[in-house]
Amino acid sequence: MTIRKTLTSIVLVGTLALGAVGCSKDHSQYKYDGKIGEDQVTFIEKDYFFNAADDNILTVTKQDGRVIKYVDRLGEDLKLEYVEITQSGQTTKYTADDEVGKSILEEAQKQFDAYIQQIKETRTNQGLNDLK
Ligand SMILES: [Ca+2]
Repeated sequence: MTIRKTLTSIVLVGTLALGAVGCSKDHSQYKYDGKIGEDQVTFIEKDYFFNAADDNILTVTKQDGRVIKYVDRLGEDLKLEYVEITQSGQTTKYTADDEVGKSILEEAQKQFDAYIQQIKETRTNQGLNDLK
């Protein structure tokens, strides 16, 4: 009984450790430069040589020419700090600091989550296809 309990604990600790690795700050699984539906999408991790933290930047170019930049600037937690929308040469930046920006960032976060999910699926399918 005691042994079984210990074993369970070991397995549990192992799982937690693995979980922690999974949550590490490597988001390379999302690196992408290609199409998602009609949109041209790139995801990059911007490295700073003297800084341990990277930015995660998702850029989406819409068919009508709009460019939307989703930026995870802090924490590398895939939670957006701001979003930039460029339209007819004008760039507007929205942060969570004001009421307007807050609502826009909330919506942008949903889109961002959907995009990175699609990137992961697309890349997985591509790899599986290449294996055939
Ligand atoms: Ca963030």
